Amino acid sequence: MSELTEYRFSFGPWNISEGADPFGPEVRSPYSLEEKLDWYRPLGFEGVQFHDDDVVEGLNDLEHLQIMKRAREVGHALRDRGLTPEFVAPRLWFDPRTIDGGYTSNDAAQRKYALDRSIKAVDVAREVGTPNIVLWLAREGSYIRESKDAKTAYQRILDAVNLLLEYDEEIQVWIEPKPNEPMDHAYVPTIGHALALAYQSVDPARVSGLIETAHAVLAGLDPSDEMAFALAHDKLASVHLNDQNGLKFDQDKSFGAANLRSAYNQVRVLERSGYGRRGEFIGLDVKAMRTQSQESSTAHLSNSRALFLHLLDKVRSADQQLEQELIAARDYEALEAYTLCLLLGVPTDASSPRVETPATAVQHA
Ligand code: GLO
Ligand code: MG
Repeated sequence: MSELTEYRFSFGPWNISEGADPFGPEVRSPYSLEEKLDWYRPLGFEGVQFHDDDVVEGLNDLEHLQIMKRAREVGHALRDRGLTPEFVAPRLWFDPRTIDGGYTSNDAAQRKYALDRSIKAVDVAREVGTPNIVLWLAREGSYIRESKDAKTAYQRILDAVNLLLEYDEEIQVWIEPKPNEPMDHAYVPTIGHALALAYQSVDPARVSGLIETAHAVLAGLDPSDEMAFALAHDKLASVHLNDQNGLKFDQDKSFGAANLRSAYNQVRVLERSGYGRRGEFIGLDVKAMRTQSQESSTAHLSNSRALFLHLLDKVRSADQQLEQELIAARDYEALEAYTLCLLLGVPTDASSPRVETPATAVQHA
């Protein structure tokens, strides 16, 4: 095995989208799942992330055997193309029975629907060929605090995780925290909350986290520190790299598009901690701009992947000994100047890094 990690990349079919937003309809025509799968290898991707109904469309209206048949077909379609299913996530936010939440709905019949649907997602995952279940807890939260008992809600989420772990002893549950949207406040807003749940579950070794850049930013936290926290617990199962321009709706911008230095630090923490050496994917959860044409509606994926690889070159070429010397001397101005010059690709004096004035600058007398 080579010394350097060879990163594998993944995304979900929803990342090739038609451009609808809350204020306007689709602006591009849809591709079928099989057409989307054809894009993966040419774009440099090997892993496919799924919602249960990305695998089996309309699964609520199908019998078990029909669901399994379609899941098997998709498994074959993946293998034919040399692709790996990374995970399956139950989509618990679209059905009318999840209007008030899934596991935390105030209505017992609707909570049961959410659990049954999650079990179906496990069956789909196993049939398509992955033991990994992602829980993005979209509507597990509240619009107003008085509407739900938050303590009971946490218990219900834990009960749901335990039910899945007990239903199939080989699955892994990866919790993807997000602080808001669609809810005003979500019950599992950060990786700290997700890992607390993991440790409380019936099998902590099988519960870990998936961190999305934009979600950490929306929580007012630093994505690379969030990743480091999960890595310190050996519980970073996957990532959703993207970007986010401040506190607004979840933008899912291309990786590095809003904050290149933050993107560098995410790559740095992943690379330096050995993430990916056990086959963990670099997942991208990025959205094409609504203004993109049909023909260029996958550019955000190849751009994000390429940007990761450029930043990886930067991380690998950074002078770690110099970094250590500057840390020992507590000269963080020099460390910052070194980092900025590295990112800009401009030379700096290694004995005393500083940002030099460009030769082209107008010199005032
Ligand atoms: C939304 C989430 C969403 C999940 C996906 C997989 O904000 O990022 O895209 O990643 O549903 O569970
Ligand atoms: Mg995501």
